[in-house]
Amino acid sequence: MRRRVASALSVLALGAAFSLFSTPAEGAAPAQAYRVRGLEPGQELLLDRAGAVITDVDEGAVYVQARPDQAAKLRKQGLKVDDMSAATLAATFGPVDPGYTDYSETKAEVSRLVGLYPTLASQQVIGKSYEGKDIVALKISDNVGVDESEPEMLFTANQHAREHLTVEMALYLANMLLNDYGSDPAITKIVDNREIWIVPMVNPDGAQYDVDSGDYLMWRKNRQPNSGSTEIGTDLNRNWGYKWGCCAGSSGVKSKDTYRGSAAFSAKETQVIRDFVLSRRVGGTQQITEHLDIHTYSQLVLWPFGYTTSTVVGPMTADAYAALRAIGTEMADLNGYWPGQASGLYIADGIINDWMWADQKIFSFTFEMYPKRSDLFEQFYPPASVIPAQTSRNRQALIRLAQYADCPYRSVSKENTYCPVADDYTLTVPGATYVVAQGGTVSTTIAATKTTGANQLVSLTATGAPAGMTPIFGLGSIPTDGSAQAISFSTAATTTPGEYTIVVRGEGTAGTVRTAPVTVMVTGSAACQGSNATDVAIPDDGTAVTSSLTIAGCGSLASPMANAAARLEVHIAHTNIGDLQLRLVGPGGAVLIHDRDGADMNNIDKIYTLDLSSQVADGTWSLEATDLESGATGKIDSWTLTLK
Ligand code: 0X9
Ligand code: CA
Ligand code: CA
Ligand code: ZN
Repeated sequence: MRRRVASALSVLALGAAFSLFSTPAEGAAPAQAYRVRGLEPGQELLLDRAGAVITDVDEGAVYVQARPDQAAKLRKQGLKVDDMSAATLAATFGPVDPGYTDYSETKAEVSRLVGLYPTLASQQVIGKSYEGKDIVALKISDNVGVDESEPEMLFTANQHAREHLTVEMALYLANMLLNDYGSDPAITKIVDNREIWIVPMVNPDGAQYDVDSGDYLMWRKNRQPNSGSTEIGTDLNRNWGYKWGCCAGSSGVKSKDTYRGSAAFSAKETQVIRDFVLSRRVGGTQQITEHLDIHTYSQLVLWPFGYTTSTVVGPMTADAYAALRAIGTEMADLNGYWPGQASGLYIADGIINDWMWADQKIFSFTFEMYPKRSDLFEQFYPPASVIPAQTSRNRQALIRLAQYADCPYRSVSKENTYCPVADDYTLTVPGATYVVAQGGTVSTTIAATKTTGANQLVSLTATGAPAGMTPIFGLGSIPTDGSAQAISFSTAATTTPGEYTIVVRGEGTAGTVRTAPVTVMVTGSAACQGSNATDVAIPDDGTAVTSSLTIAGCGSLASPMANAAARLEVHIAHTNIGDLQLRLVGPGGAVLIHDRDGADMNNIDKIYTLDLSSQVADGTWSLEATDLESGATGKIDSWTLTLK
């Protein structure tokens, strides 16, 4: 129950925002916001008795509304109570950092790029904000003046006013595509074969309002008045028209930061983006295949749905979900964020990703950028000095996303089903897990089978094999006649044991590229592997707990180990992995595995590839878990360590 309070309210810093500016109950004596720290589990009663009203729980702190005399009472009881009144905070957040790009500078930057690269970039005002500011879309493609038949992508940033770093992300993307065109082959290919739309500032009224006074105001919503109320603004990311207001994932109260608006698409800005997206249909076919909505903060990659924790439901098919998860996870591997379905964080309804998929079948993601955790006053307002590192870290993830835009289903090897071409074939390996001992070879067959058009000769390559494993094709090129051809995987004695997905890629003489995944399990010496499946409870806000195993007789490995690549499979059940730190402690020292990643999400089921070059193999190995904040518990379920 306690956890439910935390999970319902401690939503990123959105949670903190509730506490900072929520209004005291009608008729109450002047109450204001305080942050309370040092509460032991169960001590919430103290708050109750003092008459303080909890508005949020976040990062081990509880946020309350209380009168100054009530706050004094709490201080007497030994709690740390900080004044969080709007006046105090205005002084703390501000002044506005001039290193960020504001509304007029954003327009200037877009114009500069269009002026510099007239054949690659164009801009259009796709609509006006409530206050009449321009909502600008930058288009980037070769032959930019022509609407070519190329897969289109949409990037949106700054739905939430105070998330200024997202504008920098959008402008980084634009600069990356334009500045590196012609010199970086991956970028050149993307610009030549995609039409990319970037809307760097979806909510210019809110963004400008947040900085206008010279001090940051922690503003989230747009600036559209609400009838019958003095409270301003709608949360644009609760105003989209799929499952709008369905599921307690938004507020009907106009003063709230997650106010969903009077109706779906009641906000001017969501209408503008919606109408732009609808305008990208040609002959009934939506041209935009992928969309990324950029937010701060928590360092996450999220995919639909946000309104429900169900995965495959309504218009979401199993294949589409698998592709969203595959692409999202690949991006997270590249940028170091944590991947997950949006609702894993908390339920939110009326979000942009849900509409994009449900209404337009656009593969839609959210990035939550830096910082990972709320360092309270830095949460939305880190210094501009972080911009270069925190935008460029997404370079490879953005490139990967763009590479999938012609057929997102390629991420799960389903191109032939969903993206058939005139000359097409399937590439198949009999589905199974192929088991091979280290140093051995395992064989199977591969077949290319024409499904339509011309016969082709298909040349084969493979990716995803671990060090020491070599895929061997009986024939370098195979015909599309369906005949079974030999394929084998030879491993070295040093290949790290584990289960690998090797993707075999075929390129036909007509240019058709198709892939087939092969699961290969490499087994090693039992002496170099250990498992522990005994549950170990992880206490809330407590000390480190460990689960141990012993490796013995794994060769006489002096430090450094002969082969440093180890595989660590971890299964942890936990209600808030953003509270957790995990270390692998070996005979030669400790390695940090998980450092409060994943915000408010649940559970870790992950395979880590570790460099253990400073380690020795034989001895006791422990997985050490520490829950660093109050409000969440769990257990080490099982883990397996494989060396060599
Ligand atoms: O709440 C939001 O709109 C996003 N987070 S933020 O802190 N930037 O406001 C997250 C939206 C993702 N969807 C769900 N969590 N369901
Ligand atoms: Ca083009
Ligand atoms: Ca087009
Ligand atoms: Zn946001």
